[in-house]
Amino acid sequence: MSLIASDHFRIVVGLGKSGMSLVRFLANRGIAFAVADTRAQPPELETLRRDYPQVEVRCGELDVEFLCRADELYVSPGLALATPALQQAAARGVRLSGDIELFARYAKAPLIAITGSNAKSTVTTLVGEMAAKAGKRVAVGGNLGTPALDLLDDTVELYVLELSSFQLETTDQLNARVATVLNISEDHMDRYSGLPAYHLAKHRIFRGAEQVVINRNDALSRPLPVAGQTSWSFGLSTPDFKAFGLRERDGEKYLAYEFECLMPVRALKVRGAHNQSNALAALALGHAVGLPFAPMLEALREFTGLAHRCQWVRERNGVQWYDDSKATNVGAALAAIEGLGADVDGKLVLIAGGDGKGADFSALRGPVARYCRAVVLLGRDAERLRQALGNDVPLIHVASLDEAVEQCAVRAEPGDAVLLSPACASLDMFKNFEERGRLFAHAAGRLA
Ligand code: UMA
Ligand code: ADP
Repeated sequence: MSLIASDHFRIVVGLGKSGMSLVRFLANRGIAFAVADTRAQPPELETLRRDYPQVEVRCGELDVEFLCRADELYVSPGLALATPALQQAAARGVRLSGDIELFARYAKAPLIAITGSNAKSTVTTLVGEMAAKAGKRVAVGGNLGTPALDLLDDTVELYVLELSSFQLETTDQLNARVATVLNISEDHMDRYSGLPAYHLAKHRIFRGAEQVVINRNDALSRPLPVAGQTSWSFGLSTPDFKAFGLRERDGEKYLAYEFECLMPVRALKVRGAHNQSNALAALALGHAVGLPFAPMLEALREFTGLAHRCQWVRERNGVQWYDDSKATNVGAALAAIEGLGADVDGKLVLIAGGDGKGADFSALRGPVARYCRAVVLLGRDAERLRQALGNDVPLIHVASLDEAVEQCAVRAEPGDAVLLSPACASLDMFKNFEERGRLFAHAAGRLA
């Protein structure tokens, strides 16, 4: 086929959004490749057949002999590297790589690289908006939104990438101008042998980084020190050198850099201590690449938060309703329960449950007992949640989200908040977390 223009042959494994971005990248550069996907009908098959009819595609069970025709495989983040066919190919000398590794080899502008168990999308978006306000030609994407390779453009002045542990597993040298692991708590335990393996994958983000940003409140966010690497920190405590944090002046709490108060916390439109931490992380990352404070603070003042992250939905009979459908792990739900719980006059009526991805739910018990009036449970792991939560507060088992909303309407009292913060992925009952959030808001909106 006409695409063969080098001695090397590559195979793109997985034909979803990132696989399709690889196809475009390789085809545009005249690099020879084929495609494989374990699914009979991968999502981008039609697009591939239409736009690149000459490319060979193998659907269904992975064939090791076929994979071994390549010297390098670009594996989708959706496929575990432990997949036997991939491991067999690797044992025969085929290199396993991914779209982010390729991005790092080709990107010419500095990169801000962001990972963590939670807050990735929020901080990535914030940093992108700060850079745009500072007049930079900035490209934002990765695990969030546009696949990284689709962002490559020689006119871009700054890249901001949200990266998942799955993407980092196939990335050898990222060489970021600044990299951060915002926080680490259990997630994706169905893909990792335990927290140490997940932590190791996340920390690959620091490979070749010029500067790092660490979270002072989370020891697991710290990389091993590397000579010549600059380190900045953020956290809710009082900052000193090379640090962002909170300071109090005349009884007012401020976002601060070293000894300087930058902006009162109350000027933020997003609520909760976790969002103050996110604002400080974004400031640290922006400062590390030389963005001035004035436009960064302007972006912070305007930021109203992303959809489905503790998003206000409505008020009804003195009860506020919040959609935190993006809380797909325990750490995220804890931040919402503690953040919102401390903020409301009354109590929370929580909706939780779904696909727990093998997580341990026991950390929820204390905060639920402290802040919740009742918990409505649904989805595949409702029973496991019920066992973890014990009998400190009423637990109501329901079969649908509509029923959950009806139960919340009955249980909540004036001054309370209803919070959808499931601590679980949505895929057992919904297409994705966005659909879960939309249906929740819709059902809440229908209540008289
Ligand atoms: N799959 C197969 N066989 C294959 C390939 C994939 O069965 O051969 C299945 C797997 O169950 C997999 C799913 O299909 O989980 C999706 O894989 P895909 O290759 O179709 O995925 P993409 O469309 O390329 O999306 C991926 C990221 N998906 C995952 O990491 C699961 C997207 O992150 C990312 O936005 C996109 O690349 C562009 O970079 C999504 C995500 O859920 C939002 N990420 C996880 C998270 O945020 O928690 C990590
Ligand atoms: P990610 O992209 O890492 O999933 P998001 O910004 O989409 O992060 O937020 C995911 C979930 O985490 C939301 O439910 C949100 O309320 C919660 N969250 C946001 N910031 C934090 C934080 N600093 N610590 C813990 N949870 C957080």
